[in-house]
Amino acid sequence: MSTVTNPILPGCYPDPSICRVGEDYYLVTSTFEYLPGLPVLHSRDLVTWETIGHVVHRPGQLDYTGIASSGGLYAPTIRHHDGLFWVICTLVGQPQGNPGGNFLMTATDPAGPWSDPMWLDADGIDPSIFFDDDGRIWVHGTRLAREPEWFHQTEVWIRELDPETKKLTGPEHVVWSGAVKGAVWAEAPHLYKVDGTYYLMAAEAGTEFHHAESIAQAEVVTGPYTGTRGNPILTHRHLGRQHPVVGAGHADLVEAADGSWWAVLLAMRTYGGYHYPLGRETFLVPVVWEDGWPVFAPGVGKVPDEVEVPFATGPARGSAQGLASGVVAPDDLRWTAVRALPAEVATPAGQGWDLPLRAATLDSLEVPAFLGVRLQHTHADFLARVTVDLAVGEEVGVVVRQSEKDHARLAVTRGGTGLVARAVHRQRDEDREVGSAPVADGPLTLAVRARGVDLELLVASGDAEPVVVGTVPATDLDTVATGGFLGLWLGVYATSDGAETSTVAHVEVTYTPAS
Ligand code: 6LW
Repeated sequence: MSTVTNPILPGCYPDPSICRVGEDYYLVTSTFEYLPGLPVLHSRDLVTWETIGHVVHRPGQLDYTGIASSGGLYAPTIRHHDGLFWVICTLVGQPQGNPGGNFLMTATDPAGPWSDPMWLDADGIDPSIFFDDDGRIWVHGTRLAREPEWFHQTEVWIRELDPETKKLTGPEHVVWSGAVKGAVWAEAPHLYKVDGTYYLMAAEAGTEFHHAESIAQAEVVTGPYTGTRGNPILTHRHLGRQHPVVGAGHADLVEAADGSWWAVLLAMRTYGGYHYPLGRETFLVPVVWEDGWPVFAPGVGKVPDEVEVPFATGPARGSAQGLASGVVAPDDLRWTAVRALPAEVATPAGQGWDLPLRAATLDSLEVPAFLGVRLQHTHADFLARVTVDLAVGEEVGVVVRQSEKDHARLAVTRGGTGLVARAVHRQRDEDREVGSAPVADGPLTLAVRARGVDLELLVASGDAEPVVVGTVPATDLDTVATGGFLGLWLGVYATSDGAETSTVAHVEVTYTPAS
């Protein structure tokens, strides 16, 4: 038996969905404007997870042109059926070109390659897919109610999928709009069949403080569905904003190989007051069935800090990434870029990357020269060793990124008298300098030192000890402050600020959890 400390996936791993094949578990989470999209994580014990690939991993597989932050890929569902892995998801916010929408992708190997998108004639978000015993396939999702009785009322719809054409067919059934009267945002619906009864589980009240999980059952897959009197079956809203874990919801159920039941779901760890810079993380919750209904965290009634997993025999540790420390080599699957794949903006070079400067800056909706990884710890060191010969007006730096409009960056530019390092807080689309320091020419060390809410931005040249140029509060960059759906990313970037350039920066990065 192993005991794992929640979250099992620290850092921005929201909207988890899980499936089991034999004794192997596979899990996917949302990635919005970052690519590669939809990480596929594998475990044999629900305790230790390893990213084995991504569903959206090829140039041109999806069109991310102009996708703004917190747009892009929302809430995937992963299932396995008849030797094939299926992921269904939504591409949101494509202002021109491909309108986005709901799509299916399939693969025989969950590590990939995955297929091109098979677009579905369905609007809304949070699609899911259910394979019934009779061979029929049911797609379901959520959308704003066609005839709302209250603001932000949503409705869960179900419609059959033709297995040959992969197109929706037959009538649509609207089956749910939340358990609590006046519930907003009934979403993340998932269908299950347990002992012959159909269950529809869905989140409601929105992915923030009031988030909750509810469930209903029916004799026929298309309903009508009747909610349990125990709804919501899980919420942290009654614990108040002082509780260290808030916003639990967006759950998916899985029956383990030993017959035990588990839920993965998102929640947020607060620090610096009611703030969660790490974003919505994936947690594990034990489930039992009583009187034909699931009970989350029996006897506890909330997301446990630690979970005992009887069939886990390995070391009690969470996400492999969560404990990874040291060099983030180019082949590390944590690397992401914005609206493009890392290999489209940089070239692996030894233990680092060659990162050509791009005209796009971090505040644009184009593709910046940016490579980043999730902030997965409240205390961590992100350190980039950079070799570059900047021309006047060119910039290289490290950044704590929330979006185009909100970030904290340590920017090194070449002015008339040499290199200058500036600590800049971009807040609601406005830059504010919070510190500056001259920098000697030579190999640079640019760093972000996360110490709880304090994000320290440091610089050094040559072998000198990095010095703090400025500090930005993480509580100004989380979604409580900025809106949106993302946790913070730590990245390195390089820009010519609109000018033509042939300058290339060589960057080598380490990520080290700190105490
Ligand atoms: C996701 C939905 C949600 O599709 O946030 O508010 C969206 N809840 O379940 C993005 O994570």
